[in-house]
Amino acid sequence: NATFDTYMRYDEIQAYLKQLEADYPNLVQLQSIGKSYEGRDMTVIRVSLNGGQSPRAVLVDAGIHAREWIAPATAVYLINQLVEHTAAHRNLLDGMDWYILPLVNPDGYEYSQTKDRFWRKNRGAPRDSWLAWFWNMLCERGADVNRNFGFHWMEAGASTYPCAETFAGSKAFSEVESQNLRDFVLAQNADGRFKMYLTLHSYGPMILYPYGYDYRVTPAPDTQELKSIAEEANAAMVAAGSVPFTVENSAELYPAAGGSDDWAKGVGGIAKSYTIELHGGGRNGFDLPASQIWDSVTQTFEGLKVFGVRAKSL
Ligand code: 0X9
Ligand code: ZN
Repeated sequence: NATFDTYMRYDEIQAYLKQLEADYPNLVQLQSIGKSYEGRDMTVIRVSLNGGQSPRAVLVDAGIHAREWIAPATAVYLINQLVEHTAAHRNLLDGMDWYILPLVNPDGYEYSQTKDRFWRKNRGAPRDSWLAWFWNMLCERGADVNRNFGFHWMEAGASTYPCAETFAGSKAFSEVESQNLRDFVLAQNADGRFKMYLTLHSYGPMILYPYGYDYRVTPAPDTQELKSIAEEANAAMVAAGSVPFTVENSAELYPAAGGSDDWAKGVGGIAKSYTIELHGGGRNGFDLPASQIWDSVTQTFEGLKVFGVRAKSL
């Protein structure tokens, strides 16, 4: 079962998804889009009333950054609502399929659960340079998966220093987690069926729209529409009791290239692409106390519903 009074571990999330597939075979299908470096499945759950044949689809992912635990919890709550409370949310499923990947970076997530609460990156492959021994002495392996996507890679806000929190990887798509997500989008969205991409992070609250790869990027032609959708989602979350989310261009927060959001819009063909920075809390902002999961996921869900409804008319 899904729990929202503690943060679920990778195995618990996997077990929940498998249980849903067994209990709701006509509504749910699981697909492993590949394995993480340490061999964990990256499982996408598809929620569809008609076996994935709807003219539109939305992609939601979470946990690209290991320590941002409220993000996978929010994705699991979304899954819970769409699958176990379908009748109440039929309008979200009518004519539209949902593809949800609650843990883009399962290795990092588990490492943040067991070894280092504030770990951000993935758990990378062994270093292959002749300096490997040197880097291995200095820091743990891993790259920032949200700096590794191949769109304006390494142009701003990222690092070639392997110990940096924002280490972009040795080249664009050097990391298996970003490769798997890329290949999934390219395969599934060849026909442009994916209308929206929501990537869940923490902490905000903020809703960021593309592009974020540099300062002074020419605004995307659909900037007004990107904003208006986000503002409407924000209003719904505020009405549900949330603190307001700041809606802004992601480069206004800070320019950072290689993000999955920019890639999804610029290359993946998903025009409405958002990074949602969920509620912060705890000592460090990333360690929102488990007692606050429920309020956060239920309030955020009101915003996700708005995104879903708007995606239906794109
Ligand atoms: O820095 C990031 O990757 C995101 N913030 S976080 O605190 N969750 O690490 C913001 C990403 C915004 N998108 C782009 N700059 N492309
Ligand atoms: Zn993040």
